[in-house]
Amino acid sequence: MISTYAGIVALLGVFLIFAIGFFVLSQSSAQGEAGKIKESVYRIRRVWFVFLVALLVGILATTLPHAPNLKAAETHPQVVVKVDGRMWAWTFTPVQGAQLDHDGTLLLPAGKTVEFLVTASDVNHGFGVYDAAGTMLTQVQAMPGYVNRLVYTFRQPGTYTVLCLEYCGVGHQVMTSQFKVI
Ligand SMILES: [Cu+2]
Repeated sequence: MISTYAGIVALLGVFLIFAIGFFVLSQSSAQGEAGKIKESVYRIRRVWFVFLVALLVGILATTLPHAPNLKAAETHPQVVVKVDGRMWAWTFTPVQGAQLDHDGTLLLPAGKTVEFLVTASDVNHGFGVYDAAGTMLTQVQAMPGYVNRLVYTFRQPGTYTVLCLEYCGVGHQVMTSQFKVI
């Protein structure tokens, strides 16, 4: 009887060892599969990374030279006007190529490159220029102690409106002005 039991236990033991061996083998081959998948995913990720970096560099190289501020820096203006914002009005002082008419309205020539030298005397304001249809054409911040250059060429003669674009106190909404392009 004992030898029969020993035989059964031995058989079970051998079976168990085979079963464990088979299990370990199948697990390790599954891990190998996962490793291969992981590797291919990493490869795709690397390719995408290189592609996206190249795309980003390409887009920056193409669009940066057209950035308005960089273009303004290399523009030689034909007309220069100082702009001062204070609560709650705009003051224009022609420096070159512009003039004030008899009632003090700023007159700018059409088709010439105008440079506004924009600053503020009290708090921050926003210098926004609109055409007769109410479309914003260009804008820059007016800051105390700092002069912002804003370069724009007005093609169409007409009356243009300046609105303050930054809340600057109780009179903010009446801080408007107009100039003419002739
Ligand atoms: Cu303002």
